[in-house]
Amino acid sequence: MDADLQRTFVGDEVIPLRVEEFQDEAKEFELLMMRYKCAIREVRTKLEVLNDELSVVGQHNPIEAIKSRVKKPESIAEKLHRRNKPLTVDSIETNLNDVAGVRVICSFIDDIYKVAKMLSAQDDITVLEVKDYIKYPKDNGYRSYHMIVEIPVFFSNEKRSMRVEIQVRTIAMDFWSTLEHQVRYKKDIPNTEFIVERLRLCSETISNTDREMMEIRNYLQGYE
Ligand code: 0O2
Repeated sequence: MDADLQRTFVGDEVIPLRVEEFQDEAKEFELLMMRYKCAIREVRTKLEVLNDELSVVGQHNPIEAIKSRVKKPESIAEKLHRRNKPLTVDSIETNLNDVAGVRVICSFIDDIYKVAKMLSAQDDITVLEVKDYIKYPKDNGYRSYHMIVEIPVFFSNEKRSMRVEIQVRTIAMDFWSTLEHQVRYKKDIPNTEFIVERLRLCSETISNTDREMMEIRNYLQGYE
């Protein structure tokens, strides 16, 4: 590293830029993100194993798709700022539950509870929090089953408990929340209230359809 890059000049004063400090913090951040990615991989494997087993034993795959992401640095910074928490690597680990996020998309509502129950019952998983926005939808119509879990991840010389947010929802709920997410983050949309109300109505339609589809499937199963 060029030594000149490690200094900044204000008038005659030479102020150390603390590049080393910045580099250390950047390395710690990179390490933490790597750990979250590994935790996601562990959770994904567990879900894939359950899905494979249930497709043989129960004759259908309860999981249609699994999506995952590590929260973007700007979203991490925004959430910490909103919560009045310091923007440090320690603070990310202490204050945020959703840096590692896994989304599980199921065909039917009962599959959501089945998958959540089986995952929670695994003895290396600790469920820290559950928010059932299916039983208790948000006012805007958001429906999804959320779990914050802690999972051990084994590294070269240590075992670390990592937190992962798992959102489980139907295909229709996922479709809805993707569109609603756009409305939330788009600024200056005309007639926002009208759009919000239409989305709320769509959420009810989707919920009724999800229930209806489950009943039809149950009916068909009676004739297998
Ligand atoms: P993003 O951009 O998806 O990451 P916590 O995360 O538990 O510390 P919070 O935010 O109150 O605190 O938890 P909650 O209510 O469980 O929501 C977490 C995530 O669920 C959100 O993350 C969204 O992904 C999703 N979510 C919650 N409410 C809504 C909603 O009304 N509409 C949509 N589309 N998604 C929702 P982020 O960090 O807010 O956003």
